[in-house]
Amino acid sequence: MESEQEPEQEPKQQSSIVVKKNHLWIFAGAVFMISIFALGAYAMVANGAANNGFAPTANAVKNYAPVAPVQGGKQIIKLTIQGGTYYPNPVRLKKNVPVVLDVDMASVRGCYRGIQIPAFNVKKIVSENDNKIEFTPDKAGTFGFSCLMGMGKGQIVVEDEAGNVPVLNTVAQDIPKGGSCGAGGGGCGCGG
Ligand SMILES: [Cu+2]
Repeated sequence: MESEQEPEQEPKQQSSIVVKKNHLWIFAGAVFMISIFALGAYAMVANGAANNGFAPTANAVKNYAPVAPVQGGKQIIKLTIQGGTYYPNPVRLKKNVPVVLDVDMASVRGCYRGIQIPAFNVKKIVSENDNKIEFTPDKAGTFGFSCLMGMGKGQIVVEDEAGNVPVLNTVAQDIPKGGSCGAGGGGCGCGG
């Protein structure tokens, strides 16, 4: 019995080395896949946080959001992107005062330049030559907006003449479900 088993050990050791090499590749592949998955999950969580993490109340908005400076009767907002979210977040506005979103071409890139604000019928792709979006917020409340794919997101809080902000919780339905921008799992990085 012993003499029969001895010769079998050599090939077994060799094959175990081969298996170890294969394990390395499987391990590397697994690490790669897990990293991709983690990145995708992080992007989704970060996006969700940007959308839902801040539920504005009148007081929170007063303490938190910067007031839009008014120049020539218009509220001027320098709109940038920070961490995949339009900023300031929220954009704080006064009802019935015309708004100019002065989109920062340095930080707002790629598909982020296509901006839709459904609550105020705004849909525009800004460019170096035309980086301003003008509208008048004719109703008070909290409103979501996004890039045209619905990935890069922001919030607008409009306070009424008395300085109150009815929290209408319209953010979720204002923003269309993510399209091609989210399909790759990389968020809104396209062209950025
Ligand atoms: Cu996008």
